[in-house]
Amino acid sequence: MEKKEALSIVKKQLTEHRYIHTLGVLETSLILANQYGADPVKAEIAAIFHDYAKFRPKDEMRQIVIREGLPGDLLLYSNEVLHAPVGAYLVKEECGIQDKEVLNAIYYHTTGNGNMTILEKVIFLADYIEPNRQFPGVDDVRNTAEKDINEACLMAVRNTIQFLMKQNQKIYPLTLETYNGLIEEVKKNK
Ligand code: DGI
Ligand code: FE
Ligand code: FE
Repeated sequence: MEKKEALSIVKKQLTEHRYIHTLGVLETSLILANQYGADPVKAEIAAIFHDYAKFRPKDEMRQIVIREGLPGDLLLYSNEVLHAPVGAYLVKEECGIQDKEVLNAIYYHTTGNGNMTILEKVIFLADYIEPNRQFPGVDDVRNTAEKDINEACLMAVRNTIQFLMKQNQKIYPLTLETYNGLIEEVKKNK
């Protein structure tokens, strides 16, 4: 799909603010893909569509999890974890995106997973550090992203876990697997 067409499809699904965020993820993911050797065409499509389901009604997302046999434990956590796996399903069904690597990068963009591909890391990290993001610690992650993508992803998931714990929220198991997997990878590369 052409970039222009993809952007016009996604724009209709998002608020102005979330669309600007998506443009930031697009820009950052292309820089990271180029630096760390991910496929830039796949990065572009995954970035554009990553938050496709962000504004779907919660009930619709929960129904899709049940109807399509997505992991049932998704329903036991914050509704925030739903838009990534449900988004991967919807962009396949509604937009004809078939590429499994792209769909996985969308599926795992919120939680990550224990053994991430370079494309999954690029989208996960770009979502966290794109230029419109502003929160404590983000500049440290941005600086680290220029040197070591694993270390930067580890900082991002660690911050997210700490943030969720401070808010007394549950941590989805995949988020913990991401943390554990990246700890291993960072150690191995030292
Ligand atoms: O969709 P974005 O806002 O661009 O970013 P995102 O897809 O990373 O979603 C961030 C939200 O997801 C934020 O409110 C924290 C929440 N979240 C991420 N991982 C987990 C989580 N919430 C729970 N309960 N458990 C998680 O593991
Ligand atoms: Fe998201
Ligand atoms: Fe996002």
